[in-house]
Amino acid sequence: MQVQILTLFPRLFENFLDESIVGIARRKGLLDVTLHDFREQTSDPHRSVDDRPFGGGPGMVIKPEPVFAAMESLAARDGGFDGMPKLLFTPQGAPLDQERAAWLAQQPRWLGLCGRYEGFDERIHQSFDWIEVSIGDFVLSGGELAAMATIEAATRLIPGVLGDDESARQDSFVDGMLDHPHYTRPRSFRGQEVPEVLLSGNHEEISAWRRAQAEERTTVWKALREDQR
Ligand code: 6GU
Repeated sequence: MQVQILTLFPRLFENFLDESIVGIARRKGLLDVTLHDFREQTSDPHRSVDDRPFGGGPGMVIKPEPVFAAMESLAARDGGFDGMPKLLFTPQGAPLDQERAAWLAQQPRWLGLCGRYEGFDERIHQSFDWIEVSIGDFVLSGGELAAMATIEAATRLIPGVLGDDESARQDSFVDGMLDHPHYTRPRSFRGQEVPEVLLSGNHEEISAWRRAQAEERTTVWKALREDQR
């Protein structure tokens, strides 16, 4: 999976890209992330990427020129965007979910644009055929954390990234279900015991218990979701 990220803060990605599963995937050659600082596309003395909103109001708006210049230079370099998904990280986007992450994991390459400040000039939204993505109903100062969340969610679904491909398939949200509880040693910890069935060695009973637990959690989670509406 080759990912191009357009951002004003490439250094935010540094440790993220080196550690844990994402770092392993990169070292295995299964993930390649290129960061493009679109401030480099400015030519004015102040290197400004944002400006005050027409009509007044607080905050600054990302200017179209540096974004268009960065996109056009990428398209020219890679022989166009043919079929390549282009994600725009914005709180107004569609919520990122496991299905979208799995779809991205299957794409040979995709691109993500991270905003900052009050938002993008509307002409950026209207161009490039974006898939607008949000990671939840709250406001971040920029799309970088959303881009990292998206990269991580997709990366762990690339075949060969996790040591055990089963573990991604059994995760929460696969088939719309939450995962069952997990226990490790010690059997007894501060008065809390590991459920007896998990120590039984009876694989059928263990599977049935896990399924029932996952179903119960999913039911509770769905009810909570409904309450929040
Ligand atoms: Cl993608 N961007 C920003 N700025 N805020 C967010 C978000 C994205 N997703 C949730 N909040």
